[in-house]
Amino acid sequence: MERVPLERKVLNENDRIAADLRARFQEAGTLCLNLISSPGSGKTSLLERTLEILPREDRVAVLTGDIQTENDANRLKRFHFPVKQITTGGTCHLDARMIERHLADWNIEDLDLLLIENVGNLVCPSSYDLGEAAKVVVLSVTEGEDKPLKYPSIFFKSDLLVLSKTDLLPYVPFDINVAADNARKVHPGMEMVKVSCLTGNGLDEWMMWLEQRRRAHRPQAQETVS
Ligand SMILES: Nc1nc2c(ncn2[C@@H]2O[C@H](COP(=O)(O)OP(=O)(O)OP(=O)(O)O)[C@@H](O)[C@H]2O)c(=O)[nH]1
Ligand SMILES: [Mg+2]
Repeated sequence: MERVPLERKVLNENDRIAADLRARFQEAGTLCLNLISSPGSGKTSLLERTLEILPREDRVAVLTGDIQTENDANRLKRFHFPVKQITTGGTCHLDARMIERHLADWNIEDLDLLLIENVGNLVCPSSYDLGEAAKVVVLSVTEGEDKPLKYPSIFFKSDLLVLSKTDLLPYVPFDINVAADNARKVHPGMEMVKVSCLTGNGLDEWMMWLEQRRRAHRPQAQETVS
């Protein structure tokens, strides 16, 4: 019997929905970012600071995932941008179907930026494409410099590493240069910003990265490039 090699990846259901979402985001000019970290690394805090800085008239929305509780959505709603909680009821990651369902009564054309906070977990979310333009991984200085080596997938797949809680550096044995080297071993050339949501240090760099991505994603910018 002749064997036919299958070289193309057969898309699973999640990949199919994610591809559809990505096409919709692309057409609408919506930049979608997927924020991933261990529980408690500071994803919601970073989003709180971000929403606080962004002009009220910006067309921004947030989907925030957790296994239980509406706590994160409640923290983020006070900035007057549209926010929805996705409660997974036990699942340790968001998937594309959850994003599609929670976007159903939002008009994507009305959004320039969609920020997704994934469930706190450094492993499972890395395997689920949500249709995002980029993943952003957050690593706090209390977690250990070796995490990029131990959990390489998410550091490899993320465009940006946010090293968070830098105000705690004087109190913990965490060498930020070693952490950065480890991240670059897994993902050469990886972009990084160092932030403290407590003091505000480094938030300007994060906002600059965000602005650059938003600018590059605008339909006009894409036309100029092509
Ligand atoms: N010292 C310090 N604490 C921070 C900073 N950012 C966040 N925290 C604290 O860290 C804890 C967790 O922060 P969250 O923003 O809830 O973290 P998270 O990643 O959203 O957590 P999950 O959604 O549960 O995964 C809170 O007590 C924050 O106040 C920071 O820059 N410095
Ligand atoms: Mg959170």
